[in-house]
Amino acid sequence: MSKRFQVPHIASSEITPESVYLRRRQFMRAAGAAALPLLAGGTGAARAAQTGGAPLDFGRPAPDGGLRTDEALTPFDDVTAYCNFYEFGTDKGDPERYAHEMSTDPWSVQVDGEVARPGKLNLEDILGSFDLQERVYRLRCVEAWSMVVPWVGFELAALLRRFEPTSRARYVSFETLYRRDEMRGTRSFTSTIDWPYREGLRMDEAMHPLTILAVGLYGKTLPNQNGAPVRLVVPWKYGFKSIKSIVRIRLSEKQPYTTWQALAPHEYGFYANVNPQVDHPRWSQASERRLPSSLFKPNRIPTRMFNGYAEQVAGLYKGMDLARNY
Ligand SMILES: Nc1nc2c(c(=O)[nH]1)N[C@H]1C(S)=C(S)[C@@H](COP(=O)(O)O)O[C@H]1N2
Ligand SMILES: [Mo]
Repeated sequence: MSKRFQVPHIASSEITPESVYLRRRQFMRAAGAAALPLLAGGTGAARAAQTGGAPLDFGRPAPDGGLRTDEALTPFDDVTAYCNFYEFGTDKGDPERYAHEMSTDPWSVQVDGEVARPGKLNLEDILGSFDLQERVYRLRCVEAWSMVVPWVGFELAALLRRFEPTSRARYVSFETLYRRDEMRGTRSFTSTIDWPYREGLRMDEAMHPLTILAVGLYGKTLPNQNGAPVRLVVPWKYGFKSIKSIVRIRLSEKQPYTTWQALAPHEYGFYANVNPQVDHPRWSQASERRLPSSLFKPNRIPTRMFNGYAEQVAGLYKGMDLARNY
C-alpha cells in the first residue's frame, strides 16, 4: 500500500513505549517508511506532573483559539479510572476494570453514506495519514463533573474530506464497536440501551477545527476505557456526544438516531451543547465538579457557556433557540 509520508522529528523525551507502539501501528502496512511526528508541540507529557490543585482561571479566554488551556490537567489516574463507557458497566470504575476484555487489534472504521468515495480505513491507515497533535481540552459530562485532558488526535474534518462528502451531507453519525462477548455491560439485563452506542453531529460541527478524533492521551496510546483505539472529542458539548471506540462513520441528509436522545429525549437533546442556563430535568448545569474532587475538596466551579469555547463555536448556533435545541 503506497502512502505519502512526512519526515519525522520526535524528541527523545517523547519516545515512550506507547509512542513506539503508536508508530509501529502506523508503519505496519507502510513499508520503507521512516518515523512520523507523534506530537506537534506536546506539552501534556511535560505537564503530567502538574496535578490538580493549581488555581483555576476563568477571566481569560483560552489561549490558542481553544486548542489548549492552561488550567491544571486532571491527573492521568483520574482520567483513566473515572469513566463512562456503558458497554462495560455503569459504575465509574467498570470501564477501567473490564475494558481490557475488548480487542482493538485489528481495527477498522467504515465511512459511507453521502460521500463520493465510501470505504474502510484500517487503524494503521488512520495513524499514517493524519498528523497527530496534542489538544488540551475541558471535558464536561452532563452529570456535572469535568476534567482537563491532554488528548492526542487529529481533526475529524481531515478524515471526512478524504471521503469527499456530497452536497447532500448535512449530518454525520458514529457507531461504537458492539461485541457482546467482549463487552459485559451490553450483556446486562438492566441495560436499556439499544446497542451499538450511536452519536451524531451536524456537518458544520463535525468540520469545526475543535472537533477531533483522539487516538491517545497524555502522550500515550488511548487506554481502552477511554475509547481505544479511536474516539470522538467535541469539547463544547456534553461528554456523551464524544463517542468511544468508533467502527463506523456515516454521512446523511437527515438528522441521525442518537443513543441518549432515543432513550430520554426530554433529558438529552441532539445538540447537547454545554449550557449553564439550561438545566437537566434532574440536576442543575450551573456548576460542575472539576476532577479530582472529594468530599473535603469538592472543587466546584461555575460552568461556562459552550464549556468555555463560545468564542470559537457560538457562531454555529446563531439564531437558534438553545433552550429548545438543547
Ligand atoms: N461508546 C460509548 N461512548 C461514550 C460513552 C459510553 O457509555 N459509550 N459515554 C460517554 C460519556 S457520558 C462521557 S462523559 C464520555 C466520558 O469519556 P471518558 O471516560 O474518556 O472521560 O464518554 C462518552 N462516550
Ligand atoms: Mo457523560
